[in-house]
Amino acid sequence: MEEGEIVVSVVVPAFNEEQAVGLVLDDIIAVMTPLGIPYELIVVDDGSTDQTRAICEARPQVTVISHPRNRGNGAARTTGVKAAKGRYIIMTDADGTYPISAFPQMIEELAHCDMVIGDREREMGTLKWLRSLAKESIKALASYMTQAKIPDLNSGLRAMKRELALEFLPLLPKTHSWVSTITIAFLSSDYVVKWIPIAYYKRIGRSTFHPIRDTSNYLMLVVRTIMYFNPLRFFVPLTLTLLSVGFGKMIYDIFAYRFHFAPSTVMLVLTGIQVGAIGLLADLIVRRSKS
Ligand SMILES: Nc1nc2c(ncn2[C@@H]2O[C@H](COP(=O)(O)OP(=O)(O)OP(=O)(O)O)[C@@H](O)[C@H]2O)c(=O)[nH]1
Ligand SMILES: [Mg+2]
Repeated sequence: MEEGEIVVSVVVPAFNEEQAVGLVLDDIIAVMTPLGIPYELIVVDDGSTDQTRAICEARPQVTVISHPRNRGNGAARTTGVKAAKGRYIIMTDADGTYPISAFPQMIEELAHCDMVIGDREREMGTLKWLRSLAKESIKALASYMTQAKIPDLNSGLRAMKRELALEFLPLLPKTHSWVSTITIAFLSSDYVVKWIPIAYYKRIGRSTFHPIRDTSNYLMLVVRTIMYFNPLRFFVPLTLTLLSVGFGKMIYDIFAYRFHFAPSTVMLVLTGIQVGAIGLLADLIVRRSKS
C-alpha cells in the first residue's frame, strides 16, 4: 500500500513470543478488517531465536521487520514507528496481555487527542508486587513533574499520531522505558493524552522482565526526560529546600552564636544558590533549543 493511503499502522514488538504472537495477530486482523479502515500490521521481530518470525511470515497481512540480533523492547518500537506509514500508530504487545477489542475506540478517540493510552485495571505483570510498588512511586514522580494525573505510565497498549511520535524518536531509549518516556514526552510538550480503562490479562509465554535493572533504568529515565523538557520542576524544589534550611540555620546561628556562621550554614546557602543557578541555566538551554 502507498504512503498516504494507510490510516492506521499497528506496530507489535516481539521477542521470542512464539506461544502468543500468532493469536495476537489473528485477533488484530479480526478486529481491524471489519472496520474498513486502510491499515497495515507491522511486527518488529527483535532477533527472536524461536518460531516468532516464521509464525508472522505465515500471515500475508503482516509486514515483518527483523532485527538481526536482539536490541531491546524500545529499539523494536522505534524501528516500528520509523517503518509505519499510517496517520495513526497503535502499539500492543505480542504476549496476549492487552485487549485488541479496544482498538476501534482508540482510533475514534484520536480524532480529539494526540495519544490514547490503555489504562490497565490491575497489574498482572511478572513480579506483580515489586512492580506495583516501583510503578506507583515512579508514577507519582512523573505526575508531579509533568503536572498531569497519570493513571498508567507504561502501558504497552497505546495509539498516537505518527507525526508527533516522530519528533521524539531520537530521545527514546532502547529499553522497556520507551513507553514511559514517550508518555512523559507527550505530556511535557502539552500534547493531549487521554486514558481509557482496559482489561489486562496474564502473559502467555515466559517473561524476560528484569526487576532491578529495569526498575532503575526506569527511574533514571523519568528524571532525565523531565530534565529534558522542564528542568525547573527538578531544580526549584531542591534549591528552595537547600535555601530554606540554610537560612533557617543562619537565623539560628545569629541568635545562638552571635553572627558566627557555622561552615555547614554557609555551605547550605552557597549550594542552594549554585543549584538554583544551574537550574536557570538548564531552563535556558531547554528554552533556546525549542525556539
Ligand atoms: N522483554 C523483551 N521484550 C521485547 C524485546 N524486544 C521486543 N519485545 C516485545 O515487547 C513487548 C513487551 O515486552 P514484555 O516482555 O511483555 O514486557 P512487560 O509487558 O513489561 O512484562 P511481562 O509481560 O510481565 O513479561 C512484548 O511484545 C515483547 O515480545 C526485548 O528485547 N525484551
Ligand atoms: Mg507483557
